[in-house]
Amino acid sequence: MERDHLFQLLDQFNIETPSWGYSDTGTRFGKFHQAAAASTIDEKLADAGIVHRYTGCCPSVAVHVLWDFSMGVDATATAAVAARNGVRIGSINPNLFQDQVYKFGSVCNPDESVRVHAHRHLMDCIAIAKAVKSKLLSLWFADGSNYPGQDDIVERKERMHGALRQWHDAMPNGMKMLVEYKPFEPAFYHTDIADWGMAYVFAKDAGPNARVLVDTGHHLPGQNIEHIVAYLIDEEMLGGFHFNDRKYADDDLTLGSIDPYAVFRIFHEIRNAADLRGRNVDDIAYMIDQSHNLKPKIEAMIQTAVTAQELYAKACLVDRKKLRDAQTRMNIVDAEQCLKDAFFTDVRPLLAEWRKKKNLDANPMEAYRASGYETKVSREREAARAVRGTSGSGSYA
Ligand code: RM4
Ligand code: MN
Ligand code: MN
Repeated sequence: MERDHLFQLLDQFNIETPSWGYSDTGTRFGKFHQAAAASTIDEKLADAGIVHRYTGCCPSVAVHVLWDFSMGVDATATAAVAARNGVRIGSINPNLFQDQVYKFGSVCNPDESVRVHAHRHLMDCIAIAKAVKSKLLSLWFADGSNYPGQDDIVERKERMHGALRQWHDAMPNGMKMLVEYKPFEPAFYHTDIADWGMAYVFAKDAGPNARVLVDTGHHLPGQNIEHIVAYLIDEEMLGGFHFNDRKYADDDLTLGSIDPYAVFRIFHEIRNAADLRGRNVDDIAYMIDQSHNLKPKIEAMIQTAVTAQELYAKACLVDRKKLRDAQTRMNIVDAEQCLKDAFFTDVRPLLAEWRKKKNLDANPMEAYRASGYETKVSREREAARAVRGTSGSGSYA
């Protein structure tokens, strides 16, 4: 592949970082505070700006409405803070799981008043999206049940359909709805959108501007995620990703930390769709959904963005002509070797060159560490928290 073409593909490969990845989060057993953790949306946006400054590939930030916007705060002011930090607000993530009323679900809840509560929140989210000029409404539901017989599964399905149709129609032109699935947690008997097939049906039924969101951590063991990705692109139903890696379940570990080859194979299917079939893959939203409790947050985010770029670049390098030829000959060994050759290519020098061309430091992690940002904000944020009388943020994010 021509270097210029690869660089062009890298220019287009943007990754959205999540606001909740910069604040103190925890496991259900507890939270470990970090002095440098962001507590306010302004601090989260400042950190996201830093990640973009050193990586050059993270220009937008996903926000979680309940965690990042307070009642009465002008959302356009938040968009302006983002702009001051060199980033913009990306996907809008409603929170349909934290309020006490959601104990038995949000839109699938048998109690109509709860469904109305969820609906109002969604309308607020769409208003925020309009105000900050975001084009993506990213939906994840904690809805489900924990015991056999707890609720009627099909009635819940109908309630979900109704809500998604209504919200789809409330979106302004140009806005897209992403429907995320997850096989379990916090509901463990059944989840109302348990897998990509259900997400597909719900999205398709909602209307032309709904797509499926693949969170790489939301699959049962053994699932072939690249198959899902290839299938959804071919059906023009892939909306985007939530990147993370997993060992057990929804671990939200750093992308590629456990199985980088799996991430490479996902990117390979995306490049196949574009290069062999002329599919439009430009609108796929690449988003990170990771909250780091143990690693320093900004470093973990830089590590993720760099890893994503490396694995994407490797996938771009697959010799697709050779691969097609091997497939035609039904030579499995040669075909597989095409993928391996690309995967084992050291793309780091190429990425260093790409960065230099963009006036970025060749090594984002080293440059960030040398900047002293973490020490500086640790001091400032500890002091600010002491003034406010809070030690680390109180909520999950
Ligand atoms: C879920 C899912 C959603 C995320 C929440 C906090 O497991 O991945 O995308 O917003 O966690
Ligand atoms: Mn997710
Ligand atoms: Mn998750």
